[in-house]
Amino acid sequence: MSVNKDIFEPDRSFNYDLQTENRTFIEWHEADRVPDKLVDTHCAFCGVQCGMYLKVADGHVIGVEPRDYPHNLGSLCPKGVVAYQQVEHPDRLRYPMMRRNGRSSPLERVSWDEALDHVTSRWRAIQAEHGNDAVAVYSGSSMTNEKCYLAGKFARVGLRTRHVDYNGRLCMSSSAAAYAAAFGIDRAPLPMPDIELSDCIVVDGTNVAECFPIVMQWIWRARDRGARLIVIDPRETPIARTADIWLAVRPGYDIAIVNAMLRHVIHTGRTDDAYIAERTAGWDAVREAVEPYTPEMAERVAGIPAERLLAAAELYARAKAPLILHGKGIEHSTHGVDNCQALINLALARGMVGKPGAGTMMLTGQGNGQGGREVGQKAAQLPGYRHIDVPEDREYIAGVWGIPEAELPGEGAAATEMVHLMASGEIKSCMIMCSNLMVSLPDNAVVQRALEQLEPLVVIDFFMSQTAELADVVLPGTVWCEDEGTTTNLEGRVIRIKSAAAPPGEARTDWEIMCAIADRMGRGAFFPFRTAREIFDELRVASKGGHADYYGITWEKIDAQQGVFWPCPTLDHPGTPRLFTERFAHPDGRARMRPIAHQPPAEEPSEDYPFRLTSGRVVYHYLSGNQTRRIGFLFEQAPEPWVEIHPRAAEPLGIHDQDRVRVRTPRGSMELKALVVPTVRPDTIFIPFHYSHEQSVNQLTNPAVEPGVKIPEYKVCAAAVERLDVAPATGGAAVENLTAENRPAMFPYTVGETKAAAKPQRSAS
Ligand SMILES: Nc1nc2c(c(=O)[nH]1)N[C@H]1C(S)=C(S)[C@@H](COP(=O)(O)OP(=O)(O)OC[C@H]3O[C@@H](n4cnc5c(=O)[nH]c(N)nc54)[C@H](O)[C@@H]3O)O[C@H]1N2
Ligand SMILES: Nc1nc2c(c(=O)[nH]1)N[C@H]1C(S)=C(S)[C@@H](COP(=O)(O)OP(=O)(O)OC[C@H]3O[C@@H](n4cnc5c(=O)[nH]c(N)nc54)[C@H](O)[C@@H]3O)O[C@H]1N2
Ligand code: SF4
Ligand SMILES: [Mo]
Repeated sequence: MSVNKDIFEPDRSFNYDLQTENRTFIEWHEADRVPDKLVDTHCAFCGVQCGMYLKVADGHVIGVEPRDYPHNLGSLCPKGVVAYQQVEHPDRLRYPMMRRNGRSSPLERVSWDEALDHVTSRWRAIQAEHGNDAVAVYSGSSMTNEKCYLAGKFARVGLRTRHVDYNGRLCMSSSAAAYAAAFGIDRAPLPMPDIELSDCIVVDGTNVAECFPIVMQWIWRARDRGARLIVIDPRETPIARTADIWLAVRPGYDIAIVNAMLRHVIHTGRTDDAYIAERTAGWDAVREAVEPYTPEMAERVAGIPAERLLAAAELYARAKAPLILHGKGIEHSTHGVDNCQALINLALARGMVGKPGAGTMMLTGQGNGQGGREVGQKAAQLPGYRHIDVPEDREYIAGVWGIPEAELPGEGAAATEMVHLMASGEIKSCMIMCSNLMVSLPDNAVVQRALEQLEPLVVIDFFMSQTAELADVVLPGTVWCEDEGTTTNLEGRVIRIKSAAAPPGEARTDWEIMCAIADRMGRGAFFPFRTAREIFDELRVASKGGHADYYGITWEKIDAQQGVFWPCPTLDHPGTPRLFTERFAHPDGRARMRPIAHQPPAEEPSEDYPFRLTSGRVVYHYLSGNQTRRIGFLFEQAPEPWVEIHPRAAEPLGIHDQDRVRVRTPRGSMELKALVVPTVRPDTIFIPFHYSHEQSVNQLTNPAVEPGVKIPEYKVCAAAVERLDVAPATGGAAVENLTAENRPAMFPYTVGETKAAAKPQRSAS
């Protein structure tokens, strides 16, 4: 492909590429016809949940169009525009599979009856011998509220086990616990358009431009109105490049910066004393605790220049509506809850929480990361954000479910703890739905050993995942637009997901599968659902009177109002876009402050492991990559992982850009290519986590967890890097070197030939 040197000429190579790309997909979908239907729905991926129309022709989803919704205003990011290509993807799982003769036998096609009979007869036997808790459910937040709600009920009523938890444990548990403790409600206090009202935005530990691209338009609007921007991140992320001040924090040490900012607010007399007195509790201890955090101390601890810190603190202190956005950079930490609380202390001291465009706003990650954590699939939680230990909450939910309160199990293990119970033999079987643990949990080797103990390991997915590869039974599920339901986006806005296509082959929705299994376990009477809407109506009642009250939300109201923000307690209630405007959700109406001191991460660099390894995301892939690595356009942008290393760190190691290197930690090692970039702290290296098998960074990460909420410390561990003098391995071949033989099985068309010539593959059945 020739490069056009004249920048005033349109870049024909680029246009040409787009045309061939389109042709490939048009052939693939046999879709040289116009859509006969536009289905108004939302994206499958992140917590923004952009509005979109799916174009449907003759029952086939053939494309997408942006949909003007209040929070995405007709925009979609690179993942959103190709999400639909999952629907008719040749890799879709179309029928149940099972290993008929134990672990060493192959996964072979079986009927639903054979698969489910096998699973339920094993479960009955296991539970008779070892008790109900020997069977566990590991669920996920990419599912609708209806499915997430049913997952909790399925475990506790269908299987009568206490062990149910979900992948949000790896994601939102730090911020969830901090917001619940400080404010009494775990939800972002503001709708997305409020971001525009801020005059100083602090972005702490989130790569907004790559992870929430559509949130950026609200930040740009604020910037257009003069808002200042401060970014705290060990990497100069795309948004950091546009910031007024970038603080390249040493991974794990944000508290020193945040406390020093609060100290500056206090010392320059910018606290809101009336607000503190009327609306908060705990201030005196916080004021005392931040006193040692001078700019010089912050410099020593967090590795950022004291003058920069002071400049940032001053911008924050004098702003009229400062807003703090935060993400995994501070939450994936053994002190993740403290990190969030430190930010909350800062915002409360300035009297900002509950004001338009100001305060703190966690950026919930998964598509239904908000709904998934309030409808009762968490280990200690019942629907409506009720607590499994509170007698009235138990009574209420037992009543809704029609079981005696005493039959409702107690708190089960957190997702990260389940792994240890599997390894020790306490959990003998697990049903995993909507999670890819072999990529997403830290320390892959330990996870694999744990999963291999299970018999059976049951996985529901619509694509073969690295976790499903280990399963005894694989059940084919449906993609998001093959079912109806609701999700709750990162604002707390409940929205509608609509069905655009029928499931392929014998695939079934997660909720139908759960109902069928419950029936075979003799518990069918509790799972009479014929539609997702019937599940939603039960969820509404189950959530009634809880913190996350959905009772007043109906599917019609969602359509009429373009989403409804919970809490929405009655049918005539409009919903609650802004929280805490008058009072916080604790009985006394006050927010809680708590003194926070910085602590080191669980693992610090040493002579053998001199770097700090951090991990995270890139714009083109989603989570474990099991979905996005199958979409040609996204795969091509980022076909393999890399390690970002600073030139000053690379030079003494003899590492040049694009060299193959080995990265080692006390858990394991992996080989990948180096990206020598000045955008990362010289003591820090970064690897994206969207890749599987020998390309998974979680071979290296530290399984240490936050003691209360058990979220892993994905964002920092000690590591070593060395240059390899070998040719690239097949797994890491660049796109142009891929051939029919070495390309990953999931790749939708053959590269190496021209894309236009390549015939898309279809599966045999
Ligand atoms: N493209 C894309 N978008 C996504 C997702 C995806 O997989 N791909 N996943 C969704 C989900 S589930 C989630 S949870 C969100 C996550 O969204 P983010 O939280 O924005 O994503 P991460 O890349 O995990 O981490 C954010 C940043 O933290 C920085 N960081 C590392 N250590 C530290 C530290 O000690 N302090 C600070 N201040 N920063 C640190 C990293 O350099 C990184 O830039 O994204 C959602 N959106
Ligand atoms: N090193 C490192 N590790 C991390 C992180 C990090 O920053 N660094 N981030 C963590 C975070 S924030 C998160 S959220 C987790 C995510 O980790 P996971 O939840 O394990 O990752 P996903 O790719 O979402 O896995 C979902 C799987 O379920 C399938 N799936 C999707 N939708 C559905 C559905 O509706 N039903 C069913 N049955 N299956 C479905 C997908 O094909 C995929 O195989 O990873 C965590 N792991
Ligand atoms: S920002 Fe999130 S919801 Fe919107 S299109 Fe991108 S991945 Fe989908
Ligand atoms: Mo997440």
